[in-house]
Amino acid sequence: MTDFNDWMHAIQSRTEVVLERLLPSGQVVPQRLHQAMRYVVLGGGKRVRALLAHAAGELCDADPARVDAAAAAVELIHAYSLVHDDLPCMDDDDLRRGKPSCHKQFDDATALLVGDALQSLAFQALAQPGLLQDAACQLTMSHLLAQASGSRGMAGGQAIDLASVGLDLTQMELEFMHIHKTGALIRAAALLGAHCGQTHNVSRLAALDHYAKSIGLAFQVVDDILDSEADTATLGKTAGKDAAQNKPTYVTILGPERAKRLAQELHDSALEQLVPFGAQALRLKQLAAFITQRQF
Ligand code: GRG
Repeated sequence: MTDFNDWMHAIQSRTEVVLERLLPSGQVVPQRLHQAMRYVVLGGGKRVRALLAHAAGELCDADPARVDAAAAAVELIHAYSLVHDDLPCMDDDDLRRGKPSCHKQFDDATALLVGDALQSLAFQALAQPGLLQDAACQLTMSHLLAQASGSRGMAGGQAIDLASVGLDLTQMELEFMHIHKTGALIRAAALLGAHCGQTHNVSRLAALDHYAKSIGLAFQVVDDILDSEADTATLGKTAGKDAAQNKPTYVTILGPERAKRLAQELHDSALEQLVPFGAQALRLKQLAAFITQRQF
């Protein structure tokens, strides 16, 4: 996996550079808002969604310079969701990416505005003139990201999550929530990367989408396992929150062993989708393993 680690670090570094350039300087008015935006976006996170966008871009012969914008846009939406999720009116968490969450470091109103501004910046990045030669394809990408992050995607999943506290969900209901809350953006990351490329074959995109759906769910199952088994220092966010908040999770519904088996099954099912792609899917394959085996 050395080769994968090198690739991962290279994508993480270039994503950091792109994000750094997209974000307004902390010296620009309103300084406090810009400083808070930079505080939450830069220097943290695994950048799983950027990695997925680039891996899918490789699958479709995309120019990595174009994928950069898509990868950054998804990471900005993700960062906004974490900032809002940590607010007292939502998950109420003081720790994120190993440091005080945005509203703790700044204040609630700033955190709200940071989320709003990051969301706008994401679409600004994606809509930049000339990002793709095919303007219609570029428009499709904005549409895709808007759908994935809106009320029928991530925001909707968050609403279901908030309404589920204390309820006994079935596995199907839990899956429905996660397909929206975390899965929609993960799928969008892969599809956006692919749209930056040359090959928009419908069956290839469908297979990629299926892969991303499975890997998005695997990501969440692993997240639930880590929340119940890992410690706060390793995770960089408060461990054991789901149980403390009486939230249904894959661990509470299935138990730890069945949850681990499910993560492996989802990983295997994701890999099946990649078979027709052969060696060009190497990074997607390695990413599936990384997501399933991650320890933080
Ligand atoms: C507030 C509209 C709105 C949505 C929030 C995604 C989300 C919806 C909330 C995050 C809550 C959470 C901890 C979900 C579990 C899965 C998840 C998204 C974990 C954090 O993602 P990572 O592990 O984070 O990719 P890093 O820090 O590595 O980027």
